Amino acid sequence: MTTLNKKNYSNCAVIIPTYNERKTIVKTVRDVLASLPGCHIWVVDDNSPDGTSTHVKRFRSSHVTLLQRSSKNGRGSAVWHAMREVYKHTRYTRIIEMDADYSHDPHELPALVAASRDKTIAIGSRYIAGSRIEGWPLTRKILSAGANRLIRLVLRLPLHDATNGFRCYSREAVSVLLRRRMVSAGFVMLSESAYILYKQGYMFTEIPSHFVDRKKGLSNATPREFLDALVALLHIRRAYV
Ligand SMILES: Nc1nc2c(ncn2[C@@H]2O[C@H](COP(=O)(O)OP(=O)(O)OP(=O)(O)O)[C@@H](O)[C@H]2O)c(=O)[nH]1
Ligand SMILES: [Mg+2]
Repeated sequence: MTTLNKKNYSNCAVIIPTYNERKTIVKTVRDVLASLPGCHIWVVDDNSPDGTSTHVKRFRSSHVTLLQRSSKNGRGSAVWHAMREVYKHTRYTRIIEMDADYSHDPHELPALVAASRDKTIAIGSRYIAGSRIEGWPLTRKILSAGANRLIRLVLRLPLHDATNGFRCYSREAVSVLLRRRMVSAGFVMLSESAYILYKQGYMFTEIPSHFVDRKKGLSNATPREFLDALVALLHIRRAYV
């Protein structure tokens, strides 16, 4: 028997960056609204050529806002842009980021929010007991697990998954991030934001997540990004001593 989630999540803003996600954005938005009743979704789209924004506009819900940028400028910058907008609204005490390709299951959101605290960032993790990665080829698994080990080593972050963008921050944690100018780009920006918060005394709690490789739409990840990430790690370590 499924129990209905009666809790009200009007204190939660959910940021969803999109680039060419017309095939999954509608289901993602619907399921987020159902999983976190009362929350507000902020989709930030970089003028996706596939018309993602048109699908978002169709919602006509007072709980969905579309932020449109004129050109593709990366996931990290899109989330940062949305955080700045969301932060203007003081009712949000919890600010969540997640992907639009359904790799992050909206049904895990209540657990993510429940695990977060003012000084603790909750992270949906692919690398702890109870987690699962579905659909990735072995090479991608090795690259991602290897990158995370390296990040742990170089940045000494107490985190198993520093590259998954499925997170719940407190309002004050977001204010810390908004005061910074990131030195990295690409998926490693997620490690940089974790590092900034760690250096400021924030903690992390990881909850097991069932990560599913995108089934629809095209990947925005490139092999070049992995190489750039290695160099970026050294910059990050130097930038925040
Ligand atoms: N606004 C915006 N969103 C982006 C951009 N690049 C990626 N995204 C979104 O960020 C999220 C993560 O991007 P993905 O392409 O899924 O990257 P990934 O998860 O590393 O790789 P795949 O799942 O294999 O594609 C998705 O919701 C994308 O639509 C961008 O330049 N601008
Ligand atoms: Mg993805």
